[in-house]
Amino acid sequence: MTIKIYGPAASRAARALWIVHELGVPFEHVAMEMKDLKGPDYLKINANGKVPTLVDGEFKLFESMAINLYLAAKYNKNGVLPASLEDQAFCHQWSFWGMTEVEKPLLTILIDMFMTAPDKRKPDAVAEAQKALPKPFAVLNGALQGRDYLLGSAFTVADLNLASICSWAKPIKFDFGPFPNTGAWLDRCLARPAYKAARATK
Ligand SMILES: N[C@@H](CCC(=O)N[C@@H](CS)C(=O)NCC(=O)O)C(=O)O
Repeated sequence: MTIKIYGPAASRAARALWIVHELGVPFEHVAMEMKDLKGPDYLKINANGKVPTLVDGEFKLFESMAINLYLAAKYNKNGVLPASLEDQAFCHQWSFWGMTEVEKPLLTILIDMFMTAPDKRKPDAVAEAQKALPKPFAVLNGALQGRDYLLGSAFTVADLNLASICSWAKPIKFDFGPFPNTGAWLDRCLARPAYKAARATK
């Protein structure tokens, strides 16, 4: 049965779209309108009324990172899910870390810049978010010293999940000058054909 990914490409559903392209898994994309997320039909699929949701037969899953770790494990291709338990743990580590250390400040700035009326903008919250970002990006910069990807020379779901979060640094034009390894790694990940294919999805 074909898996279904719910959520517009211009949402966190882009993360799941990226990995299905990476893995070459056949999928159906149910783009959804944001206004329909609180409707009774969709709430039966995801009681949060948020996207993305993955439906794989009878199995339903929410949370973008969990969806991608599941898909990587189920349809692994080219080592996207690494073999050892320790390396798989690193994939979880970087996914949780991205969500807890990086996503919120990036989203605060992104929403303020592109989705907030000028009179409703919150410069203090943006300044705080800008202040929060150098610390995790410095940690990432150190982790990437001497290696192309988080686990070494091969691209894995750790890179995909974390880069999908960090991709929000692009529209806000975050300056990676002080963090060259982080900037180069992000560019390397976002240059992948599967990411571009996901971005091209309506
Ligand atoms: N932690 C969740 C966040 C899901 C989320 O907030 N998605 C947004 C779109 S990017 C959404 O559905 N927003 C609609 C709403 O909050 O009503 C994940 O990573 O999947």
